Amino acid sequence: MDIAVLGAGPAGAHAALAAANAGAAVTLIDDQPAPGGQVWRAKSAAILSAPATPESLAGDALRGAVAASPVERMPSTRVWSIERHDGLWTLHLLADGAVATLRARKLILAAGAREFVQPFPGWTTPGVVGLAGATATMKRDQVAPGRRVVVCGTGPLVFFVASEVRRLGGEVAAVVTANSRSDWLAALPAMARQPRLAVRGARWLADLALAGVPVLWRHTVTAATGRDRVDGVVVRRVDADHRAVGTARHFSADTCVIGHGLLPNVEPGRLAGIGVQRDAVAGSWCLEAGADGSTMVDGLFVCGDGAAVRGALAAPLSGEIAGRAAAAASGHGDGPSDALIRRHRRAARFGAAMASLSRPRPGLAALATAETIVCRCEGVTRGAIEDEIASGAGTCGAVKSGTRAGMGPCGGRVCSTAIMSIIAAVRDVPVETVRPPSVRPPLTPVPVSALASGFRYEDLPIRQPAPL
Ligand SMILES: Cc1cc2nc3c(=O)[nH]c(=O)nc-3n(C[C@H](O)[C@@H](O)[C@H](O)COP(=O)(O)OP(=O)(O)OC[C@H]3O[C@@H](n4cnc5c(N)ncnc54)[C@H](O)[C@@H]3O)c2cc1C
Repeated sequence: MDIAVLGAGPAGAHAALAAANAGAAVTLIDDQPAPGGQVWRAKSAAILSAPATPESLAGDALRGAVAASPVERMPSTRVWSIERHDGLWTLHLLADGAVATLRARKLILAAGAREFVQPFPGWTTPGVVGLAGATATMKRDQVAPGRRVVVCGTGPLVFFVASEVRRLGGEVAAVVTANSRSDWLAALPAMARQPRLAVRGARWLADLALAGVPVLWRHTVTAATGRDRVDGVVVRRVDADHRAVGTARHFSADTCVIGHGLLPNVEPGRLAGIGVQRDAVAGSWCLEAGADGSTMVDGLFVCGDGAAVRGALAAPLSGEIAGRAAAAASGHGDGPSDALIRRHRRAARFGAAMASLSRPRPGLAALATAETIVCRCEGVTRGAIEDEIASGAGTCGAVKSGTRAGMGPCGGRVCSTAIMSIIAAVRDVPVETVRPPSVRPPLTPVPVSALASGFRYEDLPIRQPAPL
């Protein structure tokens, strides 16, 4: 195998296609059943007749191209560890409840992004749904996340989700965004260079205005109310740092869809040996990589939102660049052209403008009170984390050892950004000086039964007892 690609979203699938077109033997691995990733997620088989959307059409085209290519596909397969031995990458895989390995000379990582939800009072109540997560269920199942929904967050996704909730028959009680109108004005030059996307965004806003949906600029949801199920949300005005400052307003709703930006899935890259650096635009940690996706680690390439969040327009181009570069490093083709790299740069400028709208600002962290659960796997509150920091813990690792925050099945992927901001707040240091937690395999939980599947008790080397 010349090249293995982790992730079949727009970036990984285009990387695989570009490398295969250059003549390399490529395997494309993804934990979802079909290529498309987050943005071009395939509809579930039960609703294939549902009306097409720009995302579903783009996804269908991508899935068709992959199916018609010589790329070997490993769908519904999760990569849980990565090692390098004797110049070959070994990927540890989990599929159908069994583990397996795959070896390749080059590896392209296109693991995409996950969303960040800042913990706030009531955020673990059923009925609170991630903003990006809501797009996933709406695309796959064509079902609105609730009947009466408050949509809260930053960046363009908040308007897309509100408009989709309405399209699927839900009522939007309010759109609440911490961005101000002037944040959006600052993004106008980048948007003017992508008129098709700008027009789409304007349509979402027009749809909400025509339906009389209140849009609260520079506001955030500060609490979800309800005991066993969300029955409403509390909304307050925020300052330029996104710290809640205004008086509380209550909206009744059965669902609160909320998100505070995207974080690159840097863990596979870190496990493979790539360093991280601060992405000042998106306010997150990203992977260190060159313009062609090459990294400091020989034979390892990265692309798409998993390297740095630059959005769905840039992801396919970033993938094509990394695919061509990896193929050229394997002796196939000439690598990415300067024109392709320039096209990607233009698309990434738009993505950067959108990512910057969603950058978590320092005041956001204050939404969690001492009683708010921060690590939901282990039920650890902000107060417990603050006590641990006050008694000397200055890193995510030390907080984890003392409180178990980040030790649950999510491996800290959900809570580590909030924990880093609590460390920064308690120690009064900039959040960018607090490093993310170290990464160890498994990247995602692996059932012991899968690890032991090839194990036979008869093979245990048990010595015969000595004759008495
Ligand atoms: C939940 C969610 C919803 C989003 N919805 C939108 C949207 O509606 N519109 C928009 O413009 N942007 C959306 N985005 C942003 C999105 O990330 C796009 O910018 C785009 O999908 C990025 O493409 P990508 O190929 O880099 O990553 P992705 O599309 O995220 O693809 C990465 C792929 O890698 C797979 N993967 C990751 N880790 C592993 C592993 N260990 N083993 C196997 N497979 C793995 C994932 O399942 C996924 O299929 C969303 C992001 C998220 C997190």
